[in-house]
Amino acid sequence: MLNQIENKKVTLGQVVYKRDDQQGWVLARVVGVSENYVTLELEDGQRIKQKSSTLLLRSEHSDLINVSNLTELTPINEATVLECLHQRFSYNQFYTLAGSTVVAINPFKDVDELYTMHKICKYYEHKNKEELEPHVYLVADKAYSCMKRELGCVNQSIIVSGESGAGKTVSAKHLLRYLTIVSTPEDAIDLNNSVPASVIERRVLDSNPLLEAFGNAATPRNDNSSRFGKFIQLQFHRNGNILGGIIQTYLLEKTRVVHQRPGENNFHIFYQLLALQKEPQIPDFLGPIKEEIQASRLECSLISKDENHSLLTTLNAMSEIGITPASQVAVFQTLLAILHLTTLKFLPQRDEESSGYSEDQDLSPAQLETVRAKEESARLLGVSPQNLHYSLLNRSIVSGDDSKSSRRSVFYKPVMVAEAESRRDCLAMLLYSKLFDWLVTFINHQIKVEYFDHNIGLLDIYGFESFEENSLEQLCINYANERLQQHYVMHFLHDLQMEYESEGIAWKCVPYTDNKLCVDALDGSTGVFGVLNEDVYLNRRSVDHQVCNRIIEACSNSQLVRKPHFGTYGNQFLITHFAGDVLYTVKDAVTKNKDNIPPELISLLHSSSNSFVLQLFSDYGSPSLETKASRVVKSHRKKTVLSSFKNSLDSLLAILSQSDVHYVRCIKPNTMSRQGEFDRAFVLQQLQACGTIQAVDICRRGYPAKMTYQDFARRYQVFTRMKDCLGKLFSSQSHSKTCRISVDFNEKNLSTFKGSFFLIVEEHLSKMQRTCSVLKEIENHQNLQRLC
Ligand code: AD9
Ligand code: MG
Repeated sequence: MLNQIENKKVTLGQVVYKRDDQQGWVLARVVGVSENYVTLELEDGQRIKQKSSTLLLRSEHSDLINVSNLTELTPINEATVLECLHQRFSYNQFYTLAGSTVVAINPFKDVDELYTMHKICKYYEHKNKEELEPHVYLVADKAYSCMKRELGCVNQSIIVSGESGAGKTVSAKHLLRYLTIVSTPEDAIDLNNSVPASVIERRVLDSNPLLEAFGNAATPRNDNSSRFGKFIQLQFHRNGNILGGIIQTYLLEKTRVVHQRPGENNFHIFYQLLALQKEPQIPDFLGPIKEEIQASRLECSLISKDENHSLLTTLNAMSEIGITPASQVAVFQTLLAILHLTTLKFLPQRDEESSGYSEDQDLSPAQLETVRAKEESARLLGVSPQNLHYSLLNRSIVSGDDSKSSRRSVFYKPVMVAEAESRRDCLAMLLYSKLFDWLVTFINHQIKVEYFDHNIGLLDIYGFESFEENSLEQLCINYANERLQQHYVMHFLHDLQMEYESEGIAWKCVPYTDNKLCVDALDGSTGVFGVLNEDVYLNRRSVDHQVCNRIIEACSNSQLVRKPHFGTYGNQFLITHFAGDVLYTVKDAVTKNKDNIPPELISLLHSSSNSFVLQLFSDYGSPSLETKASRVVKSHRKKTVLSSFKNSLDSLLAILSQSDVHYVRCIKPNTMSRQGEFDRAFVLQQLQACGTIQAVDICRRGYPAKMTYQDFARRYQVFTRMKDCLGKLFSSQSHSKTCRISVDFNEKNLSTFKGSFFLIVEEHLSKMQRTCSVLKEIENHQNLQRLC
């Protein structure tokens, strides 16, 4: 633990921090010191004995509200960081810097005054950004100015992280708005106009509500929870003007279309679709859809907290981004068809002889109970009702060797209720995920450009989740968060310290928690993914408790994956993630991981007379050839959901590691999403999990600047001629960061000149918002002089 107190340092009467389950850390007065223990008096007068090593020093600052960068804290430890964030939160200071990272605490209330055009201009135009209050705009501004400076790695990325409901999506929206506004080609920013100036800026911003309508849903943790990961790369000309953008999405949680846990919702767009029938302000071309919904007597019960969840915003964004009226109608028709599909019900076939149900109903073929919904969905999808009926209730079996024999025969076998239901769900999920893909492709088509110089990537993924029941979806979401945390640990906590060491800088390593073990236990070849994938590859008939046992066995070397102590039904396993323990169930995990699409369903959709539906499935081969469709599906079989997801994250991390990365750490102040409430223990848990305190310590003790000799000399040689003035400047500086650097230089017996030189450089670097690590090379004065 950082800043543990040594026994000899504790003095009578001293006020220190003591760990507390409810409050994180609380203040206590030392009233007794013995060889092994100190006696503490708590606020309520209670006296307790504690080892001094469990205590932390309190902050030396009398006024923590004004500590806008946690690196300014003395000392830096869990308690002082927590106290500082708490005090600032109480005074509506929701942003605080942690070195160069912005810690953003979710206010859970409207703070529109923080995001006005005037604020954007202020952050953009202000010469010395260090004088400004911390804000997400600072991160955006830094990324933008780093990109514009043609030094080193010019592509930039901003990773917005935090658990579900912490405020990632809202922060990402503010970052996006800032970046698009300041980079719009028009020279002047119109302060009195909140409507974006250029078409491209409007389109990029409109992609947000559109993707949220289709990809977000209410969960117990967040009413507007992202159910997909999003990485938008804004494309820029070298002069800094925005040219376009490209969006990459990650694993949409499509199971939500057919199944929502108690207290959860379907995707917002379905509620918006239903709200269409009551909304008076919709465009004329959507009139027929409105009538269609009213006439269709849909039998689904979608109850939303906010029925009209920004329907008009979605419609406006659709038009703004260029989706034609005909396509908008087609989109809503497809959504309506999906809703009808989800209402289809099946029963076991009646036994004809006894005119009752068969004795063993589980073995009876299924029959469809809801004829009207079938006909409605078939009509909307442009397929024949008979064909839809047959495809849902029959499975094809191909005899003969698919690859060698030209005389293959295809038989159809009636399926039972469970399989009919899973075929229905599969069709609904397939249609929805294809619709989502279509939307992303369309948006990209409208916003991306072929030629650009640099980009800034903005990553907003689903946050860490732990529900009562967690399945493959949570496994993927939490795995993505583990990978990002690993990136942070490697990039920020590990590499930086290694770099100091390799450059021979005297550096006392800051210990940190590495989550590599958890990542390996998840995606290693013998880890959780390995077991779940193996069942798919071997086409095993999976029995839940056996799969569970295999997972626990495979990860027996890792303490992080294990059998839970209680409440287990033999199909659950527990993983200790960096952000907490999560109990997973393997129920349906293999089926979900397989994501098998029956070829009959593809053939069905290929037979559609609806050009929009055909367009959605155009990448599934020729419409009429069933054999081709089934072949394509088969070739997809070896790719499991987990393996594809891992691959897509690998590519994402490769992009991130080739760019300068900036971080926004979002913190949820309480579990109930209440404004004004700061749950100290809950906040502390998030700070501990993501390594914020260690990062602050490294930033404080580390070197803030790094450049090559050549770049340094090129940029700063002018100062070498000002040699005489520098000494004076050096002695008059009191800024803590520069002071620390100069102390470092003095310690190494460097001349005043060099210290001052550094100081000016440092000042300049910070003006240019260059986050950096080491300026070790400057220590070699001779080398520098040679270059200058
Ligand atoms: V999830 O991982 O997608 O489930 P996020 O994205 O971290 O989650 P989100 O940005 O959606 O959370 O924020 C949750 C809610 O907090 C929002 O709907 C707002 O009501 C609230 N919020 C978040 N940030 C702000 C803010 N800067 N100002 C005001 C905010 N409210
Ligand atoms: Mg989100």
